[in-house]
Amino acid sequence: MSSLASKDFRFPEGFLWGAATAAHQIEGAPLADGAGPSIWTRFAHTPGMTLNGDTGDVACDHYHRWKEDVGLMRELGLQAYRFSVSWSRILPEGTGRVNQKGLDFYSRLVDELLANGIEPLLTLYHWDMPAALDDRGGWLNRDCADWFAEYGRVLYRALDGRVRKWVTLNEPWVVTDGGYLHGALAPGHRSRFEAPIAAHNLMRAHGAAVQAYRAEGAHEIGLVVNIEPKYPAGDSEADAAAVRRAHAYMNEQFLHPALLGRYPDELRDIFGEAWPDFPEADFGLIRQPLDFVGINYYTRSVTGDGDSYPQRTTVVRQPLGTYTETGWEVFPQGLTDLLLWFKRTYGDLPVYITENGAAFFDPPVAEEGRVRDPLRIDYLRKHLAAIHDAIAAGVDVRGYMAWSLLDNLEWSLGYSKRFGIIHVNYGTLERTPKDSARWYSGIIRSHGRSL
Ligand code: LGS
Repeated sequence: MSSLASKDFRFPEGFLWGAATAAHQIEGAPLADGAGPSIWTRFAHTPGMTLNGDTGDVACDHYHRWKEDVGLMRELGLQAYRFSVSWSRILPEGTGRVNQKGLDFYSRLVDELLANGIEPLLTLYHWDMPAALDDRGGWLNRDCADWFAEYGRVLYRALDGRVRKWVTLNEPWVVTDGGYLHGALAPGHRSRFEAPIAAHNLMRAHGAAVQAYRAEGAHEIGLVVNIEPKYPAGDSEADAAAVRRAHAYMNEQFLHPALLGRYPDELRDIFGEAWPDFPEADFGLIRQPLDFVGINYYTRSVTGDGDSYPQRTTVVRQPLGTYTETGWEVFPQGLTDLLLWFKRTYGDLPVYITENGAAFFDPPVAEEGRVRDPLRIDYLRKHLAAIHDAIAAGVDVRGYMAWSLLDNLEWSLGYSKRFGIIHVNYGTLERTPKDSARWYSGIIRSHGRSL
């Protein structure tokens, strides 16, 4: 049972309240000031790859409106802001030459955040690899670990004095499943053979970037994964086996090597002949001590026999369930369950919820400047209560970042899905805080007591 009825919410002292975005989804001006193209700029400009041909050429124009956006964060009372850096703004060719103007953009943003009392949480990689590196094989090239560590080093040296929380990768599962297995995301490959190689190299890159951080940085670094707890559709042994496969593929494929130094056994069966024998020495690189893990949570899936992971996944629709506009079931209890599973499996590592939120068809901005989005408020509220339950059960959750600060470009789904607590008019680029933003602001002010 959710503890919403108990009405006595106490979040730990220092629990950090914030919101999150990612470079490609909000910045626009992808080639400004000497930046190189990323795989997402290239992918979105390839006909047929995104809904309505939507690109990130303008997005929320945050590249020019960053100051206004930090002002909005301050008005809402956000204590933290999670954003990502676009690698090809910093290193237009992916390695080698540093583009000072790209670095300056993020340096100014960080200064502005700090001047407004907002803690930056910087993600190095939120899916926009420099196109020049994809031309060299992207995540399939083992050299990517060196490329990524080099990129990390440039940022650590420039910003570690001011940025205290770093993230290597955002959701490596989505990068490989969407980018290399199913092809719905950049770089758009469809190969059962490539997916595990890309996944493994992403983790080697993660390890190399953490190693580089230990040499250069003085604060905290972690990894962000998406976790989707799996529940069986029925009580057959076959359903239970399907759940184990799904869970190993989606939830353990990255955390196991990062934290335990091995892959879950199921992966070999799942990938069959496509599963390579990885050099044992790689696991020494991949398994680096982390300061925290970031977890992105949106939904669960109910799954059963008939699944043939990773190619096909069965998600059984719940007749009494509530669904968001992206078709994902609203299931707050899943967040409590996964946090308890995380602690049981990986121990007492600090956790941040680095993304959580929902897309709904919001009504247009009303005359008095309001956007009424009660469903989003309900979603956020129930998930915060679910986090509170996990904290009460002993999980060390240190903060919460709502996805997202702004309505933005939802990758291949273009601008069709609005996740923001702030509405963006894509014609005028005007920002309007939705009711959920005002509500969240109150929650922050009461440190969660008013939940
Ligand atoms: O905008 C992305 C959000 C939206 O929903 C963000 O860039 C990503 O980091 C993250 O993947 N995001 C996201 N994920 C939800 C995935 C749920 C998939 C459920 C599929 C069930 C059928």
